[in-house]
Amino acid sequence: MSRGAVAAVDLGATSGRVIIGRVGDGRIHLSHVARFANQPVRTVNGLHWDLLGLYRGAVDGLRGAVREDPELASIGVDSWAVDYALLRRGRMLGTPFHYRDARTAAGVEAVHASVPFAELYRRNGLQFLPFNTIYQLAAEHDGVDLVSLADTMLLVPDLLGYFLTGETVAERTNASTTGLLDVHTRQWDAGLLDVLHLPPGLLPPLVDPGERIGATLPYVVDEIGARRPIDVVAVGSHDTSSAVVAVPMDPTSAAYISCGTWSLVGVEIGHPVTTDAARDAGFTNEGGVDGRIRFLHNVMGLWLLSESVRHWERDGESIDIPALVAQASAVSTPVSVFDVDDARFLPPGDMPARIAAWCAEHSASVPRSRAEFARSIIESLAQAFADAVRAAADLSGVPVRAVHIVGGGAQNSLLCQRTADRSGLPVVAGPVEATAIGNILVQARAAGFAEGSLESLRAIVRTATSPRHYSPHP
Ligand code: LFR
Repeated sequence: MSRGAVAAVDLGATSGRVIIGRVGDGRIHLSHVARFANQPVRTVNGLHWDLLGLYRGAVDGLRGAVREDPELASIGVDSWAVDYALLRRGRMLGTPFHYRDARTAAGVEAVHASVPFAELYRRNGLQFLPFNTIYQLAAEHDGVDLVSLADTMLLVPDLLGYFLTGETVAERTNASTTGLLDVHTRQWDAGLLDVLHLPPGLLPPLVDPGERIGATLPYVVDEIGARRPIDVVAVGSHDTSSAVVAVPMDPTSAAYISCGTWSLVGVEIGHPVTTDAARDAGFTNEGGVDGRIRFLHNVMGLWLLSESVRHWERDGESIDIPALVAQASAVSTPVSVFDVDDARFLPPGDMPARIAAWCAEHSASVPRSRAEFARSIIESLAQAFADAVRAAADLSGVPVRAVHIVGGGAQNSLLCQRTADRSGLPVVAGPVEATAIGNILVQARAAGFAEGSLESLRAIVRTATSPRHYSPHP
């Protein structure tokens, strides 16, 4: 097996990064080349992503990556799920929306009027979230029927792949979050497109993680300062699917929490579970790398904390989140545990006021200080994690004996400890960079720098990282 370098472009809800991964001999080494802000833009029409700005950040970052390692074997792009651009003859129509934009309620009603949710779940296996692509497409019309003007829809990582290569594809793990992929056959559900009056050609051909999408176009080669075209390879382009690749777990006896803006809590299984119980518990069957199923529940995540901090910082004050979490650890009075999945917490806004309102409505004590708010958020997340782990085990039959936390949340030791305490299970925290590592390992395997199943890739993660262990306290 040879050694070599690949570049991961990882777009998150608050920032994008370009990271070089050097892989070989069962080892991986990361080099962080660039980080750029992801700043959503609210206009008179709603909340949007600045996708061109993100593409600019990616290209600048790739130029840095090529400078650092001119022999890069490939590039892979991942991002959050569900959001998309509509194109006609290769041109982007309109300004793509942010999944936190409020316009989708009408879309939910329209879709469920044609296909009741119970039937939809049997077909696509997806947890109901009002922003799933299927609902956004039904709501998109908004006065102008862009969907019927479009001849192609590209999810965010596929859009960047298109800008880099000129090729239009739909990477399958991210496609599984649209609601338009048949969870059993893993093909686009043509019947669903038909019932929803979506143009039959809207969805591009599916590709799997590890497949080559194409080579960088000449203008891109030029912009990134490469000596030759570089291959763009499909990875688990849904960030959560890349993160799950890098969970150093034994999937037959462990659950994972990919903990960042969102927290995705579940198990990895071989076949979808689309029972009524799974549907009622809000469990999703998203496509994983190598055809696995990510059977998980979306928990609102650290967004609750970051959006609270954003509110407190509105007058220019700067708040250090680790220091706030340290103050939260020192809170000794009991705090309220609220329902983090309440829909009121989804849109941007005054999160502390919403938490206070929830507590008041439920006759629970309202936090009195920032430290108490932070503690209440962390306790509520830990409880939601414990509940989701238990439900994942019950619904899937996986006997869960440990919980792995990866992503930014793995650095939050209060959250990790309280998850252990509230679940009664040992927690293994790390790697923090799971998404980038998963992106890199899938590319590295395609290039021949690594080989074997996900278990072999996870063995590399185990050698390369040193997770922290938390034992449950009564
Ligand atoms: C996490 C994530 C979740 C998805 C949410 C919205 O970054 O990709 O998996 O539900 O963002 O796309």
